[in-house]
Amino acid sequence: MNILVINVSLRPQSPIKLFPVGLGYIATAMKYAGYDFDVLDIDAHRYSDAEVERFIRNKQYDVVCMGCIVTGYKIVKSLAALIKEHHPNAKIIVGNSVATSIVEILLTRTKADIAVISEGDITIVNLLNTIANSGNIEEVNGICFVKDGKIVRTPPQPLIKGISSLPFIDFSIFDVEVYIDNSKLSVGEPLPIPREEVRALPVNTARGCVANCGFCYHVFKGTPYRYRTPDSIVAEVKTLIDTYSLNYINFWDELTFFSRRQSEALAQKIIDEDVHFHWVGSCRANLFKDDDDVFIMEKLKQAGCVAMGYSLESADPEILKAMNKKITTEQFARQTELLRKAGIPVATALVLGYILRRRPRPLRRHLIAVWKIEFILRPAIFFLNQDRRCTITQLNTGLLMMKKNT
Ligand code: B12
Ligand code: SF4
Repeated sequence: MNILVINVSLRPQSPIKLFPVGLGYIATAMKYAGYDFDVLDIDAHRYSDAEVERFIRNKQYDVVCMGCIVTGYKIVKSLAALIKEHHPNAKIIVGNSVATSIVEILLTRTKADIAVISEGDITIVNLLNTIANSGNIEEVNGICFVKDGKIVRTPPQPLIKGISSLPFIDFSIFDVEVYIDNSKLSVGEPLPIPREEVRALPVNTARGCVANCGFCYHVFKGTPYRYRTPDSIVAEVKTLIDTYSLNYINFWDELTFFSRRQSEALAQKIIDEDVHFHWVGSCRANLFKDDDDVFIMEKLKQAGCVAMGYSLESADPEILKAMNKKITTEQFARQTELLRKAGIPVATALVLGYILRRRPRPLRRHLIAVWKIEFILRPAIFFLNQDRRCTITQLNTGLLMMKKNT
């Protein structure tokens, strides 16, 4: 069975190349299950449409797998059409939020054949095994497909309980040096080492989140928060440092730290194991409350933390309530102050244009909120802004999926 895995390019004009963590887990699961496959990494190499077409045309494929966030819908749609043009019998499998959040649109308006819903590590292997053995895909949990003009949704695939037992991502499946070399462009200020020297890769430490903010969508939405043990995280970091001479790790997950105990345990493990690397992680704005917590933050800093990401989203209490954020501006301010005491800069984000009672809050109100944060709190970095001279007045905008009541 000839299989192709495609990593799409969401922002072909951007100089930044971000390793696809979710697809990395999928490709690793496939490799561990004994499948051989080709990889077409459009993002790493920024292949032109002609190059992509040549690659796809060159070999007969039976199965093509791809997946990305929902904003990549248009790209997935045109790739699926191209694949079917050259390989009409190939099964096109799509995962991630472009599949999970808009499954009906994906399956009825594109040439995708099968959508993998939510966590894909086990489902992809079950699905490939079934296709390879000409079995009935209706027996595979966690997928959707069209049969006789109707969408069939199989029972959900149970979530992996102990995510610490998952194999580490096999970065060598992709052209990993491209991503490591490019990582210097994407790490935020302040930099612990000269930008040119940065060698970073991501490590995923958790899946899901303890909160349920109204505007936030991800494929683990509504599932229990799961996090890896410090042993497992540090073992992966050590392997990556040894293999690729890294000096920086991005903890890329929804929520790295949900409790003070969990934060302290990871910091302690890094210190005890004497692993030296710089890292960034995420938490919520109500994790640290007291002066007594500063010692944990100092431990995090000692363990290499260069910035902590958490968002207030809005400084307007009414909007925060409508968002179900369950965070107050006071908590945000207090935590920011404590982290500053410990010498850890804060990376934060705002949501502008949230609609309240079916009417958008005047943009002026949002901007006042921004100014309030700028003047009172002065977060050191603005999340996702890769500009070296970044200040909070330089906003990096992104697209949010439109959702009812948001
Ligand atoms: C780390 C992260 C980033 C990183 C790196 C992104 C990257 N390229 O990996 C940074 C900070 C740079 C980033 C940037 C952005 N991000 Co981001 N990010 C995340 C975060 C927190 C974790 C992603 C992750 O690695 N998860 C861990 C892996 C294991 O989960 P996963 O990716 O979902 O993969 C699983 C399944 O989806 C499925 N799957 C995935 N791919 C495939 C493929 C196949 C074939 C199959 C079968 C299954 C499958 O199986 C995987 C394993 O179980 C998510 C939140 C989240 N929980 O996903 C947001 C998230 C994906 N980002 C989001 C957004 C909006 C963005 C930006 C557009 C923000 C902006 N304003 O610029 C940019 C886009 C940049 C880009 N080009 O990708 C949204 C997407 C919203 C949506 N509805 O789709 C999310 C969900 C956050 C949110 N709730 O708003 N992001
Ligand atoms: S805390 Fe962050 S990741 Fe968690 S639900 Fe809210 S916005 Fe999403």
